Amino acid sequence: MTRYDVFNGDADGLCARQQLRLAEPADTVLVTGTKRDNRLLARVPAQAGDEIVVLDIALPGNRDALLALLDAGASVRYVDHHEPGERAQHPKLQLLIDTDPQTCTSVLMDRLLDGAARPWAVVGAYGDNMLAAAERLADALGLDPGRRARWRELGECLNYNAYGVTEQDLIYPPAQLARALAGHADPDAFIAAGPHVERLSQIRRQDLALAQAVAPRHCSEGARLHLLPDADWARRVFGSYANLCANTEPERAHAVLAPLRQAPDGAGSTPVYTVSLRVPANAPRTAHEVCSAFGGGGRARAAGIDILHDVEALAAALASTFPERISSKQTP
Ligand SMILES: [Mn+2]
Repeated sequence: MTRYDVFNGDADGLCARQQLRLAEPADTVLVTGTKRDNRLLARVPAQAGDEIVVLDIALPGNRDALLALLDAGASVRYVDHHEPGERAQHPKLQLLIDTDPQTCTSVLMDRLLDGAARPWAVVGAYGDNMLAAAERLADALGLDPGRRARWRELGECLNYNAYGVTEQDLIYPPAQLARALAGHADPDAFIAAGPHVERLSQIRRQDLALAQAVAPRHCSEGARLHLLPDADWARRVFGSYANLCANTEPERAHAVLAPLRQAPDGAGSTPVYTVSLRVPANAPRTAHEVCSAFGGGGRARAAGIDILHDVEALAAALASTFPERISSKQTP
């Protein structure tokens, strides 16, 4: 019998898995990847009698693979907080999905385990930007401000590690981080053991500084396009940098572009880009609408395009959609 732990490689997935394996130690095969790499169940070669835990990956892209594994005779525990669409049902499936916007998989795991490894629920919630939930659990542990700040930084660093277009862009393969975390009940002990957190923190700061040094292109008074160079750091930072731009200049739309890695034999071929877009409150079109025209999508203020071929077409769309700055004072 083989056990598989299948989890998102971000802070929430790592910390949910960490809690589970502190409470229920087991020798498991790890199946994980970048934050955006969500179709993980298709990679699990499970057979009858195998046990699979699935954490923090959305059900819709995994439903077919899940049903195939269940039909093959594997049993599955599935814990997640993303919109599931139609829920799956099977005698060998235990499904806990809670889409409450104030929760994340690490918080759900804390609930399932009755707080058995709560420090890592705090780290996971901070890393998933669930600040209210993180503070509530930190209150329950009576954490002092210094520890809260340290664990928040830890969560943000674990989360940053999962950002990248492919696993080659990442600082650590998430499975390697999961193995480094193993056995550490106390997040401070993991930080002290080094070198992971210090390195992640340093590279995260360095990536942002590199992005800030790139001069933006002025598409119009209301829109900036930040074309990052072809580098691993650019593919890690483009989403975080888009958030930073939106916070610094909320009256403008910001598109941050990172070139996708070229195939080894792709020398001389035209570069393609991945895009993260942020738009002001009260914008005439949502970020989702702008990205949809290029095959992408997302939410009202924040959206993305996985593969962009035509930079000039995006620049033109930004210029015509956001000719002027939009005062954030109109926001209630
Ligand atoms: Mn999550």
